[in-house]
Amino acid sequence: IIVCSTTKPLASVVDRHGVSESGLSRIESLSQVSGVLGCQWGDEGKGKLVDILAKHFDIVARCQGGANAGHTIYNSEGKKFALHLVPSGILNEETVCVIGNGVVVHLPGLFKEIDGLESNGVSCQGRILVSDRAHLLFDFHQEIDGLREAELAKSFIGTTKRGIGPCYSSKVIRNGIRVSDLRHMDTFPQKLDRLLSDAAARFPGFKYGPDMLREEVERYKKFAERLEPFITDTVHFMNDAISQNKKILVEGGQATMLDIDFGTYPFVTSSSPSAGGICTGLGIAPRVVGDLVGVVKAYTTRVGSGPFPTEIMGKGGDLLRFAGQEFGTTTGRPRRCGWLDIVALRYCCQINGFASLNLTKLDVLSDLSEIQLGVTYRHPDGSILNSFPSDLRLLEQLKVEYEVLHGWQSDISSIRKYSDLPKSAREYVERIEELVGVPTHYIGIGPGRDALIYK
Ligand code: 2SA
Ligand code: GDP
Ligand code: MG
Repeated sequence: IIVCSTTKPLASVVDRHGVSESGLSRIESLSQVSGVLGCQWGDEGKGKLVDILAKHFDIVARCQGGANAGHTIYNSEGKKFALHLVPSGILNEETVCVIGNGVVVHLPGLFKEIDGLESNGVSCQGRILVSDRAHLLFDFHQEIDGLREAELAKSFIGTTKRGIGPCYSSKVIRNGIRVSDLRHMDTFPQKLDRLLSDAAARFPGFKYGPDMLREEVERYKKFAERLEPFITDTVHFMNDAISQNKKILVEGGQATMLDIDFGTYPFVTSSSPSAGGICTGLGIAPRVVGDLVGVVKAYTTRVGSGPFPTEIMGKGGDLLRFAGQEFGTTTGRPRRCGWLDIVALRYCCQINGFASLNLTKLDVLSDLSEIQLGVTYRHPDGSILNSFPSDLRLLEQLKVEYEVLHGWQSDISSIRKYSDLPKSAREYVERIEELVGVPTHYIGIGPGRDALIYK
């Protein structure tokens, strides 16, 4: 219930999601093509912001990744949805959802997700467009993902085993199969045979024979029929929408620190979850891309292996994990937890040029008497590193220096006005802004749609 002391009719003061007038003006000032991108190692809460913003955009588009993404959102009745391939705009019935050319699409997973949404009353008919240029991710890509991880033994990446790396490998090595190939079932078996034979030649553990090909072709004939109404030349669609002044929101999966180029390689995903991925993954020009909102958790989490300079080992990490319910949306894996890393965040802001930040899960820190901010990386030789290093060995050896701030030790989850936050909470937010030089326009204080403070 929102109580307001104004003579204006309620409907003009708060919208259906409980967004205040100041919130609405923040949202409405976002540019025609805007984006929501992760600033850390994923799971910052991008899905929640996209769901809230979607009501004010005509189109929500995914440009990279696949069903490795896990975006948890709650509708206005508090019903929970976990989305993987379907963009987080789907709960807003007027939004068209685009799965762009840069996404890798596992059709059985996509149909399962659509069926789940439909059975929960979310209509997907005519609202999901799948790029004809997107690459198909097959079950065998998932199998190979597992085999690859097993081969790596102790140096495994900790992938989601959703077949992402193998599918992008097929794409880059140029024997991938695209959505548009489903329209040519005469040549499809030959293409699939080549793909499966390559996999069998490379992985002795992968068993492939004529029965498998026959069964897979039959399955894909049915999928092709079901997918036909969704298949769209999304490059044309997006550019047409731009010329008609439609508002477009791009939803990033994963995050910059998992970017194939900018992340902690090789402990990264196989796509470009940072700003550049928007143009390559949707076929829109850089000059039309406007405001990007960086989503950053008030602390840091990471799933899978790889460097994590501000990680809190042991009990402290466990406390954050349970307070923040930090378990993978796709795999249920426990997430590693640590303090907010300002050096990594500054690097991420540099790469993406964010207009603003959404600081999420501030409520999770509410019980702490002290909160630490990782502000400096010190080289083993004593010098200060002035940028985020590419060298994994150095990332493991460097020492992080922290600033210690006071906690607020009170429940902030029902606060809706920035000025009502405890002084120490505001000091935390403002110190982050000062250190990274980007304003925080949105602050998450709970998982629900209404649990957002507009600053
Ligand atoms: P992959 O599967 O090849 O993309 O894995 C490579 C690395 O990328 C990380 N990655 C993720 N990290 C956090 N969240 C992700 N999505 C799910 C979620 C994860 C889950 O929302 O919770 O359920 O476990 C995601 N997707 C990829 C991955 O951990 C590897 O480090
Ligand atoms: P995404 O991959 O970036 O969309 O994030 P996930 O959905 O994987 O993980 C974020 C989790 O935090 C989800 O369970 C959200 O419901 C939850 N969440 C998002 N914002 C907040 C917040 O401000 N406070 C709390 N307590 N939970 C949040
Ligand atoms: Mg996630």
